[in-house]
This record gives sequence, structure tokens and C-alpha cells, in this order.
Amino acid sequence: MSGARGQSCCAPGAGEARSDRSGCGAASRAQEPTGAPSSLLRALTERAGDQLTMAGLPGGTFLMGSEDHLAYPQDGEGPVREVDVEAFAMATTTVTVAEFAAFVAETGHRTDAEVQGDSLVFQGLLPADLRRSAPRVTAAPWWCLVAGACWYAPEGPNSSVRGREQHPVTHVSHRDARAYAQWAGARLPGEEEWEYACRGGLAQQPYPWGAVREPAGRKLMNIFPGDFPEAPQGAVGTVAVRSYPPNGFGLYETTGNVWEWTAQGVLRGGSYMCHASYCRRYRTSARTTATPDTSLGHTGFRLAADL
Ligand SMILES: [Ca+2]
Repeated sequence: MSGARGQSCCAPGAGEARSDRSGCGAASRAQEPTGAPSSLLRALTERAGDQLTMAGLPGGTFLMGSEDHLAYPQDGEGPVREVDVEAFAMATTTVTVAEFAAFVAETGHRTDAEVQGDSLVFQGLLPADLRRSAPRVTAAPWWCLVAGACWYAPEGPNSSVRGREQHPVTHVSHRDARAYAQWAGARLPGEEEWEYACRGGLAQQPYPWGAVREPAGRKLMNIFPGDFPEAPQGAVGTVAVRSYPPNGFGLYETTGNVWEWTAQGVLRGGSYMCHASYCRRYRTSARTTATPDTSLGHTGFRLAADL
């Protein structure tokens, strides 16, 4: 499928909105330390709160993928196949802003969004002036390329992550996620591990809790409210990483909230921008891809480790 409902609706490359800035000089800027103010890093790090919690998952064989009526065959969701997974550990939540701040404070890591000087932000999160002036992704015009948007300023220079310390870190590329994992002594989950973990022990269900998206009308994940993209009915954006009940393996918000990088660079789980009116990639088997240097306001990651 091409066009607006294809993969670029979920994870376009920033190059689609950049015109004359081709990343010239990016290599040298990558050597510079982060631009995050040290006072901000200190304040965020103090609020890191809970220690990283990992859930030990038993190994096993599961049915990966989906061919049901909700699946997007063009995304490679099918065919359904048996996959063996060794026992491993998975973080119960995605990496938070506060946790990422601790990494940056210690290493000075400069993210790809900082190196490139911009990142992609959903239009609905922006003030009116930026919404008008920011370049758009042609095939997915609700994505705005915002100068200065990065993990500590998710909607550009006048925004802040203060008050969002327990939200997922966003605007992190695959390279940034791998650097964090290495620093933490962990790794990114393989795509097979991610889906096995997301399913929470259930077989061939579209949601981590079962067959129905909102059982008895109860919202169980952070996805777009109302009609996408122009008519949200309620708040849009990330929420704290433990805002909804965990799945059968004790893992929070695998579907919804933010897309999550896997080791192979495939993104899993959908985000706060997914809605049935446009894109139902908030399911256990849904997947999309982005280039390793892509940063997006709806993408984060969680850690895995060998047992
Ligand atoms: Ca997620």
C-alpha cells in the first residue's frame, strides 16, 4: 500500500520534509556533547524514581504474526508461523525521560535529533505558529519537521519535559536506543521476543489482553481519541509508562503510547497517534519500519536482556 495509509503514515523519514538541509556537517556535530542544560539533566535525573524493572519471561514456542481481518498483509504481519523464543528478560516499561536523562548526564550522549537539528512532531501537539510554519511530510502532512525538537524539548525549543519525567522518552533514533542499551548493560529485544512479550502468554489475540479492543467500553491503551488527525476528542500525546494495566507477563503499554524500536530496527506496538479511523497498528502483530537515524515524537524503546 502506498500513499497516506502506507508505512510513511506511521514512521516517515525526516528527509521527506527536509528540503535544502541534507545533514551537511552532521558528522562533526555528532562529536559534540548534548545541548541539554545540565540543570535540566540534574532535575530530571533526581526524578528517575523506580529502578529499572525487568520481568523474566519463560522460553517457549508461540504463533507469531497475524492473518486476521485486522492485519495489514503489506506490513509483513503474516504468515502466522511458529517461532521459538529462549527465556529472556524484558523491561516492564519503555525507557522514561528521567532514565534517559541519567544516561545523558553521565555520557553526554548527543541524540540524532540534536545532531540533525530537528525532528518530526505530530501537528496536534504544536502551538499555532509552529503548526503554520513548520515543513510537513508530503505523504503524511500531520507530521511537522520542527527545528530544535528533541528528547528534552519534544515540541521544539519552547517545550519542556518537566512534568513528563515518567513518560516514555521520544525523539530517539535506533542508534540512540542502542547506545542507551549498551550503557545500561542490556540490549534491544529481537522482534520475535518483542511480539512474544507483547502477547503476554495469549495465543493469536490482537490485543495483549484479548480479542476486544475496549472490553465493556474500558480503554486499555493510549491511542488517538476521536477522528485522526484533525478531530481528537480528548488529550493527545504520551502518558506515563504505567498508566494502564500490565499484560499477563507484567509488561506495561506494549501496544499504544509509543512505538518501540527492536534490535532489527523494526518498530512495534503502535502509538498515541493510531486510531481505527485511520491506522489500526496498535495491535500485537502490527509493525512498521524507519531508518536507523530517524527520530519521531511517538517512538521510544524498552530494554531486554539475556537470562
Ligand atoms: Ca508501546
